[in-house]
Amino acid sequence: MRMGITRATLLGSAAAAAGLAAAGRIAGPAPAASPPPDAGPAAHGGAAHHAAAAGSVDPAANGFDPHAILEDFDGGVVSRDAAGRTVREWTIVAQNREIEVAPGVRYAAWTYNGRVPGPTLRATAGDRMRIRFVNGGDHVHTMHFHGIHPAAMDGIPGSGPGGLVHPGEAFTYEFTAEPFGLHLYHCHSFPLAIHIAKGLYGAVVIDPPGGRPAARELVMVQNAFDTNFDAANEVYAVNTVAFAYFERPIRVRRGELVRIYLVNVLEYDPVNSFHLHGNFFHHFPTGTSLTPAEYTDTISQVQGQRGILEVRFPHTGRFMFHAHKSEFAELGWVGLFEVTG
Ligand SMILES: [Cu+2]
Repeated sequence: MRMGITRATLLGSAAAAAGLAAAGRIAGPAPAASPPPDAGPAAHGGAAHHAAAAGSVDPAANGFDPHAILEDFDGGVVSRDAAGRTVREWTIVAQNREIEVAPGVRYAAWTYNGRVPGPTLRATAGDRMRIRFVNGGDHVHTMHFHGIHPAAMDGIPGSGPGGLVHPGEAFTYEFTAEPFGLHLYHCHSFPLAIHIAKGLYGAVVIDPPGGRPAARELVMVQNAFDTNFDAANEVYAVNTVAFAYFERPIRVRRGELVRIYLVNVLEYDPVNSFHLHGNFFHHFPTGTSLTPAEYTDTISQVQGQRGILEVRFPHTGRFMFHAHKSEFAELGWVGLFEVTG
């Protein structure tokens, strides 16, 4: 634990640095080559400071790439049971792993399968989902799924063997995929805030029978990291790495349907948000209806809330998306769509 560095000191200088960096990049092609003059010693270790200094996170060293996570849907190993129903099986291993969440900022994460967020599990409503969970970590962990399932499969302390999976032990969660929509899973060991904040979460996509219209599909899990253990976050992102989609924009085609599976797992802050520039999207809260509830450019989500966003870009060019909470955006939760013709 690094004593003496408070969130306020990091925030003050890091946010200023990020603001300068962002402004510089939008206005011109060259990122700042050296720290801004107001980035004092307290900024060292701050995500935004390092981003401003033009470092970047190496996906190979981390073992996962935020750009790959965007489109990495895991349908599991597929078979059929005696009744002809589709069965999907996964193995998920909890592992301790140090990851880099912003250039130069390392975080001792707890992960599912070595990545944060964990694998995006995908099934069709009515499929049987069988998830073998192995605890390869050094604390008691679980997998708690949002969805409809028996109490013994709920993955919370008191739910039986699946609610208290000790290091070196395993448990298989099994249930029917329902309802269709966008859901999530996370560890439900106590203290809950720490087990979530350390990185044990992921998205679950349950497709409606017949699926949704063909689209370019992207998973975005809004998260953050408390890098100095003060029960507040210093680094914010979607899919873990601050500024990842700002430094390397997400390329989409003009006119194509883009579907964003947006999940908020943010710990320590009460609310998160998503704002898109230069466009509006249809919002399907929790994805449980095929009729959009809203046509807007900004939505908010509390922890555990999620929604599907569908959008087409009529114009080419770069369009920003970010938390409409400026503090989060300046500390990493900002990206760009690069729309090509
Ligand atoms: Cu845990």
